[in-house]
Amino acid sequence: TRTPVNVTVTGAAGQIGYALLFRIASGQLLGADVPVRLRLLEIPQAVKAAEGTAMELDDCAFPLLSGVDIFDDATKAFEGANVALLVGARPRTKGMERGDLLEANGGIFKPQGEAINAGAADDIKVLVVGNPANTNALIARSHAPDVPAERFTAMTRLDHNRALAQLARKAGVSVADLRKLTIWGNHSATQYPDIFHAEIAGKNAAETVNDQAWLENDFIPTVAKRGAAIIEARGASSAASAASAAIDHVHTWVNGTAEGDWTSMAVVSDGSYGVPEGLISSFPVTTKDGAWEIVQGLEINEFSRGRIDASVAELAEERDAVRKLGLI
Ligand code: NAX
Repeated sequence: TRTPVNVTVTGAAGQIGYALLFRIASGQLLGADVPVRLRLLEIPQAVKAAEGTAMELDDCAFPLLSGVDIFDDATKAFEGANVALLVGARPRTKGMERGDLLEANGGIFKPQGEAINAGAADDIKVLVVGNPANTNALIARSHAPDVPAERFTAMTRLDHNRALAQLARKAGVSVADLRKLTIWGNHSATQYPDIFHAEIAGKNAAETVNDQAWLENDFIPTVAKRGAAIIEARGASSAASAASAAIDHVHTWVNGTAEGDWTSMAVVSDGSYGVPEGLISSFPVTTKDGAWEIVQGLEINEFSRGRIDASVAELAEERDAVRKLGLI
């Protein structure tokens, strides 16, 4: 039998955690033949709730789940971690300035980066979900100097999936007919969902749709503001869809993208497409054998250039702000 893969999940007692853990334990994160051991990290006040979730995990009798351990100490939670899903974060509350938000999250992601550096397994893969996800990933990464930078990623797969759904609806096709869609930049309202390289049943998506007004006034804002629309409708932020995207992100990273397709991941920039080196920005990426690569050589038209630059400028501002706060 295979040795279980250690999966550390932070914010395990939160709403995304609740939608995520059962899917991990059922084999959907890594594959139906891969046993997993869950290591849950919570703040002390939420440990009891995490214990309740662990009881329910027991009660599912998942054949692939070899155990659940609960911690309120990051150093212990990341010990031996092969995969780390950093979901727990400090949300923005009323009256909070952006600097306060970044500082509060620095207080979470700095020690978690240090703990990953100290004790995670050599093959550690990190996905940051907690917002501001790109910059939280940057903070964690900069406190894990011994871990290769490419192991720290942030989630834009939910934006990617939202864009697929909107495009499929517009074109009257199934999402299964779509390929090569890209989310560029920051996981924020400035993100840019790009259909100029996307394909609908093998044909260029932008040409097939041929509706610039829809693109600018409907598609892009709908995707970018979808989180707010969900809150408005549900009275709570996206949880099951966010968990599903986290599953997709790691599954694709580990198991590879399909031939002739790519996905969107926020990864450390090597300077591709004019994104300053070191920023954690969303790109079109392919994955193979557990490693990602930024898709090269795409022609970026003027419209896309402006949108990408605006989102990347926001990422650079966030980086400068956390640098000023001494968090990186
Ligand atoms: P919840 O508030 O339901 O849960 C967060 C959990 O994190 C809580 O149980 C809390 O106790 C825990 N936590 C806080 N600090 C912690 C720490 N230092 N160590 C371990 N656990 C800690 O939020 P939820 O709805 O689950 O969302 C979690 C995060 O995902 C938020 O930051 C949210 O903004 C972000 N999202 C990111 C998305 C993305 O696409 N990247 C989309 C969905 C979501 O909005």
